[in-house]
Amino acid sequence: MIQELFDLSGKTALVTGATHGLGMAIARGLTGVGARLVINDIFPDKLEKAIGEYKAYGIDAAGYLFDVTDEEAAKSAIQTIEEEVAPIDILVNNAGIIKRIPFLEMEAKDFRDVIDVDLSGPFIMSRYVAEKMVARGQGGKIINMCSMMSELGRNTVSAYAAAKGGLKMLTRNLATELAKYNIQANGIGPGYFATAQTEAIRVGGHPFNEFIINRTPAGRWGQPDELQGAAIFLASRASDFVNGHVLYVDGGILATIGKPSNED
Ligand code: GCO
Repeated sequence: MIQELFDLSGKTALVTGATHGLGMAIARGLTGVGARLVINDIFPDKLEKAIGEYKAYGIDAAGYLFDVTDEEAAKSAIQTIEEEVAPIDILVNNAGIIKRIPFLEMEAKDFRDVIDVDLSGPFIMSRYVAEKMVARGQGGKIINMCSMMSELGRNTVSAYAAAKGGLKMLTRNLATELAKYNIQANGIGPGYFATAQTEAIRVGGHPFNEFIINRTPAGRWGQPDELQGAAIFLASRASDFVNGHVLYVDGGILATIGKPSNED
């Protein structure tokens, strides 16, 4: 059956930072087509709360406490996960932070913090998960959560844009070096989605809300579950010949220069 192309039964997915927002939506999508779920966080309370929320969805998620920027901790956690749960077939590098600070006010520490979580973290996780995928010889999937900021700049998000631009190129390099092991590395580039991460620039009459609605051909913010199809595609056999691609789920923003406010 053609649907089997998208079936993840028997596969184990590690979705980093999937205790809320887009990561949780993606994780629910992958489990919805049969994947076993592993998540991580650095905060025990957030991890415990998320495990409970997944259970309410009927999902038995395994949770691990570790920091994706801590190479030794990440390497050890990956080993433990593969011993206690199962080999990781699908890695979604979702854990990330953003700091919205005007460039001329940003300190190097702020910049380094964002690069560390949003770019070095995916490097570290991909490095040690891919090593085991290669050793098993059964291929695998790596999905990096890129961003509109992988392509475009915006006021106050210089560190985040640098990290997400770098993550796009890391994705292409992972594809280059891992494709021969039947490991496909790709990215998902969300447009603007209605999540806690964007609440500060979306609600309470913030002018950015109207800007995004006008700038997005679909004329609205995305809803987290609208990323599930892209994640299932890139995590499944359906994308076995897709390498180094960033799939933008953005309501059309990247397709257009935008339109004057007096045009429909
Ligand atoms: C911002 C937003 C964006 C989105 C997303 C877009 O401040 O511009 O937070 O970064 O969250 O990353 O793809």
